[in-house]
Amino acid sequence: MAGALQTSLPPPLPQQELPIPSLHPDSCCASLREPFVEAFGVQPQFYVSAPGRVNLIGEHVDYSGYSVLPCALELAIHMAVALVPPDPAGEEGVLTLQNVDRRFPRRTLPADPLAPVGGANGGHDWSGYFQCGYKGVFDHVREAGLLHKQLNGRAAMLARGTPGLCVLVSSNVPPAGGLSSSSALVVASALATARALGITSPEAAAAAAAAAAAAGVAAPPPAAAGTPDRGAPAKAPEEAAPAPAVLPRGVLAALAIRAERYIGVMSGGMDQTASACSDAGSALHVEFVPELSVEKVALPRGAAFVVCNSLASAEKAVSALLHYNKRSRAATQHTLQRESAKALGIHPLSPILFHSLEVVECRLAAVLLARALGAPEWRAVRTLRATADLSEGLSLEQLAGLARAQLAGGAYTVAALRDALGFDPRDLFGDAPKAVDVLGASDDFWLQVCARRCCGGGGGDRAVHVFTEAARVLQFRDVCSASAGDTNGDARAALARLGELMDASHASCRDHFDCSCPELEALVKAAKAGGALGARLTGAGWGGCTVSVVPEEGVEAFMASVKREYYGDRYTEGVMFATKPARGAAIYEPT
Ligand code: NG1
Ligand code: MG
Repeated sequence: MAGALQTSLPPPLPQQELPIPSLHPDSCCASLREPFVEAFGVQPQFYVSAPGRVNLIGEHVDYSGYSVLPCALELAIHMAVALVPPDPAGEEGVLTLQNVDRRFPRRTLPADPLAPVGGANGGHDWSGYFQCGYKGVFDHVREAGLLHKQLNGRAAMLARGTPGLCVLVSSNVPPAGGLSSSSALVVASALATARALGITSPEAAAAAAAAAAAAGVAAPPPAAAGTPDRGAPAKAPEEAAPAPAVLPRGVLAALAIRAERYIGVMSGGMDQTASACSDAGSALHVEFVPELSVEKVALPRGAAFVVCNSLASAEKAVSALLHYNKRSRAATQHTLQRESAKALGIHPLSPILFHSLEVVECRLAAVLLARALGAPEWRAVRTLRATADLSEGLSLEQLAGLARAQLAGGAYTVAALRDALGFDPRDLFGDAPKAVDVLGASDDFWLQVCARRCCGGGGGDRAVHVFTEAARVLQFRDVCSASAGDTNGDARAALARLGELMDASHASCRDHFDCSCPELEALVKAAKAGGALGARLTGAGWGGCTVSVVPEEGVEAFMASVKREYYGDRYTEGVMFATKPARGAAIYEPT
């Protein structure tokens, strides 16, 4: 893969194009038209949608370089968008964001790709996620070397951002439910920004070319945006309009993965890829190494996947609070977190502080393990996957054994880490300055994190989880492939096997990764009692949702039982639903 993309973005997926734009009259998008006119006094010019996801298996392994198996939900973020023409007085454009859900207040931001995310709010606002997608597209345009000509002469936009945008957002993905509302918002805003810049889907470009041909105008073939390996596009005739730039959906996923990191979370890539690249009817096996790639996975006949919300918030900022508060040593630990945060001058509930811990722990485990393997390149390792690659063919099972043997010793302090590594552990986080700030600036903070979970025992546990979970993902995929075309009886055996793998995944998340919570435990128990063949937490954990595999014919009885056993009076519409794999992000052009 050549070009500027290589160093900065995972390479685009071959053949992954945006779905055909079409506006279904009953779709949620169409229902945004009237409220949009009410909010902004103009008609929306286009719509985008991006789904949430449920992860079937493969938790907390994506940022270690291992594959995952999510599927897109029918629940999605929808946006209606209009471009506001540049102000004749030459004023800067603004992004006016309104959310149908009034818990998220209207925001006005500069239409400037260089504006910091979250502005004065430091990113802790829903509009920060919109900004991520917005900035991500400009990063991509710059790095992919897109020609102004390909962007229909919108050179000014490239220099100064888009003109103003009015955006109305609606979502039926529950926020903080572990179903990836945040990544869906980033993917949707990236798609909206791309469309506003004139970057279009391959199908829309083809339709425009066909229309131009019918009208007797020579139209050039579309130029792929960010797919330099596809060969140079045919030279357009001089008199023809510039070729529209198209955005393959693998590129959309890749740019959204990186863009969400503007929030300060060292995010993996599962959520954005599921939202951007899914096809209706199939789950998705997503690999990150050697490059981002996806493979459709047909689920066995008769399988239903039921999502249940534990009603405990999984918001990253709040999750750690739950996480700590529900444990006996919680109070002290949380006070320490708070003190450390204060000392560092950051908000004590900063998502940076919490979500990054797991990433940091896995990275430390990776380096210490690579060192234990005696690999000469151990210092350069950043992920457990990279450690595995240095291990000369150890199986995932053997790697888990190695982690148990090598990393289960006593706790490491920062000083002990420095001794073990021979350098400052902060040097391992040069690509994540926020993690360095947060995790490296205080010895106390570092100590208490490590003493509790990291490196000593905890580090081993993290690595054991990652290696065993990576193996479970591959087994899950293989069971699904082997079950294609199965008769009902055989498919039932496949479902039972998927259930076992999901149960084992949950146990490992709880016991090794420490990312369950009492609500999730109670819900998993209720799910199993209600007839689930397997049930597990889904998403980051510490609250949010579970996913259960249930035979189709048992769904009704399952739901009735979980309603009784877990929810009782707290049951409301939408807290539990059976889901079918849905399509990924799309642009909708009004007709
Ligand atoms: P949530 O917090 O459920 O959106 C996070 C990460 C995923 C993955 C899971 C755990 C982001 C945006 N998402 O998901 O990439 O690591 O935790 O499997 O960081
Ligand atoms: Mg999220």
